[in-house]
Amino acid sequence: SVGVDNQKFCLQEVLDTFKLCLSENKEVYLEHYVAGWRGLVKFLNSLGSVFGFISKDAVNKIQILVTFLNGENGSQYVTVQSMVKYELDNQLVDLTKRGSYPESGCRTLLRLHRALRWLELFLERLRTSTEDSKTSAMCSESYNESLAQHHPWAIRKASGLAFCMLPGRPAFFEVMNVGPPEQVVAMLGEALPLISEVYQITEDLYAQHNLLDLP
Ligand code: 1PX
Repeated sequence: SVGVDNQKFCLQEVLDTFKLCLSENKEVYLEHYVAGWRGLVKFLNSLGSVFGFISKDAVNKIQILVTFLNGENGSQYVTVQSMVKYELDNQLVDLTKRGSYPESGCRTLLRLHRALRWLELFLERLRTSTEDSKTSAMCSESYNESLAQHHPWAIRKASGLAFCMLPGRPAFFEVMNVGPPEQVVAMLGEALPLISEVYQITEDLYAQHNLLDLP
């Protein structure tokens, strides 16, 4: 059968799903947010098994959110805004220390949200990189400026080792399957403002409700 899974991976399609994330009144649809992450994980898996520990954690978090979306209160999880309101109104979030709700939608999404900041920084570096730029350096710089601040030493160490296994820029662009480098740069230039907007809206929402440090 000819399903989407049989088609060659194309990063453009993945980044396009982030376009679908924003509703008219600038709410973030959880379904598309999660779909965007699914696509990114697929891309990560195609880079090799050394990234398995990273994609495993991402898949786990995606699955937690999908379970809420498909659960009996799924209608409360349509947007990130409605999720936050629902979980806070019903005291379904551990706010200061891990307790009865270690896997709330709010804390789970926060982990992906922080990773989205990494993605934003990394894609911006890729976009402005030159032929001899090192993907591993761009990746670890982006990581150190974002996610690393939330990770313990062992995870930072393991991540650093994994980054060293990233293919060089030409091979990396090849796997993205977007076309020649100029086209990759153009595609990133279009995708980045959307990713930034989704990030910023979520960041403001979480800041407003004091949720940026959820355990
Ligand atoms: C063109 C570029 C596309 C690249 C796509 C790559 C997609 C990467 C997906 C990464 C998702 C990572 C989610 C991590 C969430 C997290 O921070 N989890 C930690 C905290 O969770 P907890 O439940 O314990 O509070 C958790 O401890 C993490 C464990 C695994 C290590 C995470 C390392 C993240 C590195 C992100 C950079 C990915 C490098 C990809 C290279 C292209």
